[in-house]
Amino acid sequence: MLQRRVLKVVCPHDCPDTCSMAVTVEGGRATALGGDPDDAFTQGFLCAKVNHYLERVYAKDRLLHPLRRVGKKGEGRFERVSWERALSEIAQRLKEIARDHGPQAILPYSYAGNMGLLSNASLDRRFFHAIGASKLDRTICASAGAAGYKATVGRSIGLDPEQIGRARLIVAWGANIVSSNVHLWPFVERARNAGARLVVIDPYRSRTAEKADLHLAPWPGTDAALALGLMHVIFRDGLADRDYLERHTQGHAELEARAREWDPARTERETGLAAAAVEALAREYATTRPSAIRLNYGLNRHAGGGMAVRTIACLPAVTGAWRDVGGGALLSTSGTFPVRTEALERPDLSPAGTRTINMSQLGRALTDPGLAPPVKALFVYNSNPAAVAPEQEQVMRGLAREDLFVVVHELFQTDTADYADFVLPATTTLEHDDLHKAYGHLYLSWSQAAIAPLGEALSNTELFRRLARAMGLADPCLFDSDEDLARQALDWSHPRLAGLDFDRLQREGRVRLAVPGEWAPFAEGGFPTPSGKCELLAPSLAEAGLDPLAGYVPPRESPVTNPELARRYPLAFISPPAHHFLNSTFSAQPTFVRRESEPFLTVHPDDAAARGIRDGQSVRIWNDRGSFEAKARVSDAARPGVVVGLSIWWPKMCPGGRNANAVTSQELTDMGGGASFYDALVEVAPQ
Ligand SMILES: Nc1nc2c(c(=O)[nH]1)N[C@H]1C(S)=C(S)[C@@H](COP(=O)(O)OP(=O)(O)OC[C@H]3O[C@@H](n4cnc5c(=O)[nH]c(N)nc54)[C@H](O)[C@@H]3O)O[C@H]1N2
Ligand SMILES: Nc1nc2c(c(=O)[nH]1)N[C@H]1C(S)=C(S)[C@@H](COP(=O)(O)OP(=O)(O)OC[C@H]3O[C@@H](n4cnc5c(=O)[nH]c(N)nc54)[C@H](O)[C@@H]3O)O[C@H]1N2
Ligand code: SF4
Ligand SMILES: [Mo]
Repeated sequence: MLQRRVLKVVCPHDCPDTCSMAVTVEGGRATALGGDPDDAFTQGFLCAKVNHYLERVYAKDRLLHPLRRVGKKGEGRFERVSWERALSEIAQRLKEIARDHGPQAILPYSYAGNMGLLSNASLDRRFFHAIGASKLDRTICASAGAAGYKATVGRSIGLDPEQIGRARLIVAWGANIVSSNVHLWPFVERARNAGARLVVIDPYRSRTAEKADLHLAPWPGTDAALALGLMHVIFRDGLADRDYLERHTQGHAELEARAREWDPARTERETGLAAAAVEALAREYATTRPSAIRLNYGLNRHAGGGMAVRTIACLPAVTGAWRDVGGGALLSTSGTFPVRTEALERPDLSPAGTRTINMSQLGRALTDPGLAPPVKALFVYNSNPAAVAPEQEQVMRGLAREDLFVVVHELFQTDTADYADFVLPATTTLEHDDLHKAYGHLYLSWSQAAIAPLGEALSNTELFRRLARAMGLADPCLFDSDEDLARQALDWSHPRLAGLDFDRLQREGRVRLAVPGEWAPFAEGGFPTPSGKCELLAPSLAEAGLDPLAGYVPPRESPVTNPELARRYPLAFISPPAHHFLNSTFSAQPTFVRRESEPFLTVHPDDAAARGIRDGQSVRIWNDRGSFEAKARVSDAARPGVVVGLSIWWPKMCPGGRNANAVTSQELTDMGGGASFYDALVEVAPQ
């Protein structure tokens, strides 16, 4: 009989749910995997993707050995080499580049392929800081929304998602809960069984919108105008919570004056939502308690994404919704965890004056002839920029540069890996230890390796330890063990970790932060802002040259703000996550490709008719930045004027070799330097 054990491992993917998984191991092989039945948030189930995680771990096409390029760039032809050889050649090239062009010619490129605190940002950061590489501003997902929320609330702390069952009104605002935050759904259902209503605000009839009591489909990027329209009615009709405003906010008179300009008629013109619908939602929101707004990042991928989140985050202060357990707003819980980022990443190792490159402008960074020094080495891990970065033509052109040295640490042969000089094999979460916080709940977890690394795969931390050795670096902090790092990662003396130490966490696996079971974080104010109040008016923004008062920043590309562009490209294009993919992770696995069928574009029947597009026909989607192909789905799930291409497909699996990011823009958001993926006008025609 083989020895059979069940271990708890944490899902490492970029998802608010950070699930606890129960993995059965027999004879050193994982044989079954499911949601941890003992965990209050995972509730015994996993999503449609990670249910099949063992297919990923044991996939035939998993990278198991270091590879060195033999073919042309992008061709994807490699030969197997030893780790020793790979590391010494990489170290050699990095040293030569640093000698010839300065160390800032080396650029790390990573995001959240693995969210574990150690795998995501620890020894990798220390290594690149220590060699003096350019720094990377990691803006591709959440930085606009995070900045907007921070300006209003002070920190990424919001209502406790486990209490959403108490809400009597839930507004999913730019949040597709059923696809991208599925473990919140049982709490939403609990609320609805007790009589709550679910309102979804989304230009697309997402899986969540399909299940809603009310779906409002605004023009993309106009959410802050809607929020101001709601405030207009709330103030006008005497529904604001004056006591809460007086005691716990800053700038309410100024905000009220601004909201006065946003009567329902103007709000309708800007958002495309009927004035009567704005009036009705405002009254329902202000008179239902508890009321919960689940914001997610969909609405922060626009020119005004920071302000959109900022202004929406003012609403629960205007109505006093923060007073109730289960009321308020939630963007991310990540700021609730006392992580010692600086101790993990050691920014002090980086030489003063080192430049920072914005990851959302990778195409420019790789092709800009004026950049001094030019980027000569790109070291990619936890990310697949050839698929996920905006303005793909330019990104691909950059990656194809003969003089660019590219290293990719990966589990699979992605499009990015096709351009690599060296491809290095990475472990799955089953094969290494890690520490996890979450951005959609309040549990801290320790994830214990369940099986040995497959082939010659190495974890991110072990890779950077070995690379530091190969480079001849000496600082002992570059060689800290995973356990050392885990002990350094948290402020164990913080009240939210009361009673917890590393040993207890390791023993128990999963521990809820020490906050009350029935938590309403801002019931009595106490916002972690400079003033201690909810900052409807935030003087700190004025210092950064921004409007200090919550307001509205319109989309960059829309018929209203850019009519000339809209004459050539009249349709707004958004590319939100597909249900069975996670960004570009899982997008090449047969099980999920079958379920998503093929790259498609949802087009409203009116827009299809105007272009002679039939359901099922191949179409081309283009603008000045590039073009890609998809199959048309003619359906009113897309709002008129908006086309939707669920993402992120691997470019090499798309007809024509380009995905949605062929048409997205590298322009940044108003706050946080974020990517503006959903702020893009296009035209569509039959092939
Ligand atoms: N299945 C699945 N789950 C995922 C992911 C995935 O790829 N697949 N990705 C993960 C990651 S990295 C993230 S950041 C989160 C993202 O998850 P969410 O934050 O939920 O963000 P999106 O899915 O980008 O957008 C959510 C909804 O916002 C809508 N939307 C787009 N533009 C606007 C707008 O201007 N206004 C409003 N009101 N709505 C708009 C989209 O149509 C979409 O239905 O999900 C995570 N979970
Ligand atoms: N058009 C469009 N583009 C988008 C978005 C969109 O909605 N529309 N969403 C944006 C958002 S929200 C995000 S967060 C980004 C996501 O962009 P990325 O963070 O690049 O996410 P993935 O595409 O999932 O790529 C992660 C890669 O990391 C690898 N990986 C996983 N674990 C490990 C590990 O332990 N070590 C190493 N070395 N590698 C590992 C995976 O195999 C995978 O290929 O994409 C953005 N791009
Ligand atoms: S991707 Fe999200 S929902 Fe799926 S298992 Fe991982 S954490 Fe849970
Ligand atoms: Mo993301």
